[in-house]
Amino acid sequence: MDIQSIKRKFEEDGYVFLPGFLSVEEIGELNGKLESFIQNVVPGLPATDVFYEDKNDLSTLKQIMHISDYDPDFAPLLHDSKFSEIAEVLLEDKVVPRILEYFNKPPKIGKPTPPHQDGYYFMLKPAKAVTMWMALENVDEANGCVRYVKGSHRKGMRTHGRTQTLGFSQGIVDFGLPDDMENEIAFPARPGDLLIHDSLTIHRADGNQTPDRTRKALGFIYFGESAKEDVEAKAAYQAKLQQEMQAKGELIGE
Ligand SMILES: O=C(O)CCC(=O)C(=O)O
Repeated sequence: MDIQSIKRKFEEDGYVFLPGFLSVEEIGELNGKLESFIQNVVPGLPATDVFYEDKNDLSTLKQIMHISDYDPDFAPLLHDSKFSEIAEVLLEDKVVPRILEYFNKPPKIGKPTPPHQDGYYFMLKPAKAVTMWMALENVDEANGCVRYVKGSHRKGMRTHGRTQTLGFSQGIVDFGLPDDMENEIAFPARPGDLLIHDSLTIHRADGNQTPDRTRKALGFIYFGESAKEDVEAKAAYQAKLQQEMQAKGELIGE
């Protein structure tokens, strides 16, 4: 797809699917680097940046935040890359690369991703940001592929409330309206396929119901340079969230 068609599709639907964005070889190399990162770097990371489905079982790793801050080897993927180039076109702005993160849903216990809009977490005015989600292995309905509500980016921000899902603390409280159900589309993906969504696009994923498959992906977040972050509101929100997590003993090492 040429860049103008990508942009048109993104604006119309609130997301765009780019199969084979990275080659099988590139994904193989990336998976190797991630494995070594998980083995060597992750054990030393702060509990606020690494989440497990079961904090007493390291094989249940589900999310790693800020990967490129901890290993400069990953920075070129997020900064000045073919990912950031597309983000600039879609946002019609220079971009601020924010986060490279890792998502997994371990077999059997990988929980659903609650329906949400990323813009609710970002707290930007205007809500000018994109998220990219790239499959690192085969992903389908059984191990919890991403699902988008087509056109939802044009219908404003929905009400979010606290969820019980570590790493996705906020979810849409009234998700499941007829408009959500009629327009939801599942996106099975192969390694190297890329999904890009607007910060107002509603999305979610089921849990991993398979007995033996993981569900690994990378997430890239870009803010438009002209969007202003509500820094105080965000700091207050994060402090509150951390307090809640500590109180519930969700953070590893406690
Ligand atoms: O990996 C998932 O299940 C969801 C990821 C997500 O919500 C996102 O990339 O914005």
